[in-house]
Amino acid sequence: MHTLNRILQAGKLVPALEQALHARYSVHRLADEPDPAAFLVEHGAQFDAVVTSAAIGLPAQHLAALPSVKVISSFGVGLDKVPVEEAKARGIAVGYTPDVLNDCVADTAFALLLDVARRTAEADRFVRAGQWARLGSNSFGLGRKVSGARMGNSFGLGRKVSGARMGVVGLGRIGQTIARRGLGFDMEVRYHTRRPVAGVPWAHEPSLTELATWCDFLVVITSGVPSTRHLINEEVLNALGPRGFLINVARGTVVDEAALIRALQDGRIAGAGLDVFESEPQVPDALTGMDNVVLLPHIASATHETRQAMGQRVMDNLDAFERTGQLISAAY
Ligand code: A2R
Repeated sequence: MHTLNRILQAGKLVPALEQALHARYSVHRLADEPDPAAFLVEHGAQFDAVVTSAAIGLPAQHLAALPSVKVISSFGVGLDKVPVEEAKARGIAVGYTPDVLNDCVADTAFALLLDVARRTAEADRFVRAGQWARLGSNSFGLGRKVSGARMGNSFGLGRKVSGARMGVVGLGRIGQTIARRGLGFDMEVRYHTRRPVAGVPWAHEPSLTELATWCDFLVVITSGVPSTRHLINEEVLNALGPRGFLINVARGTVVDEAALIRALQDGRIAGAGLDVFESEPQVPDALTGMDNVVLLPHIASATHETRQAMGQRVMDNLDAFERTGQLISAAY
């Protein structure tokens, strides 16, 4: 038995989780403190668990001020803001919420892919602006150059998704779910990881540049760790080429955003669908001004059903730790 007497809540949580947590445990919200660091110096020793999220994480210096913590339970699959190595060194268990969000992140990857190729958000803006009504119905779909430039007032054409080639960068839990979605669209799928994945039907491409050259859609879903920083760089974008689209549902750090903006401005790639950004929630003006990009505010897992399941896993991890000393989903 590892009774958890006092829990530190590192930041804002979804309301259902916050409610369940406070109903079950004695919880203190760090965000209510005007000076969190000073609070931890004085009171840090009373907490034996931390609940946080992938978005908020936990600064390593905060963990250092929590000498009695035995477990961290984080909401989300990304661990880039959670001090896993420091926790491991101290024998602190780290729980997170993988798997339960695979479907929704994969769905979002396809929402972005379909949107940027078929130009649905752009077409919606076109209708709302009254441009379709001003044209009359005859000219819809006529007169657009393949490059995407509008001719006259017609809305023009998109790119076909069904049967296209999809390159998946990262074939973990979510990457495999995305690759399976490709089957439903009769897509040809290949993937790039550092090590080939056993037992999957898709071809492994050891060279990321080769994968980018081959595919129409390059979908990025690696973890956001130091080794994946700027994995998608100028060379990869050039290989993707003027008919290739980039989709990023991993972390903003995985794509060299400045290189991406230059590639889009020069027409060296066809477009991009992005759920994550290097300095989110800041999105560069250069991107918001472009019609061939689709921009989402990091909502890949944000459905009622999935957020509920993620909250439940946070609670289940704490519960399992109390009863058995083990987590259902352990980060290491
Ligand atoms: O390279 P491998 O064999 O470790 O494959 C992992 C791949 N990956 C990389 N691929 C290419 N170059 C790299 N430098 C590299 N580093 C990691 O990312 C593996 O196939 C994949 C990660 O899969 P999972 O750990 O199962 O993560 P999951 O649940 O699919 O989530 C991926 C990410 C999260 O970390 C969040 O940042 C985001 O999705 O929501």
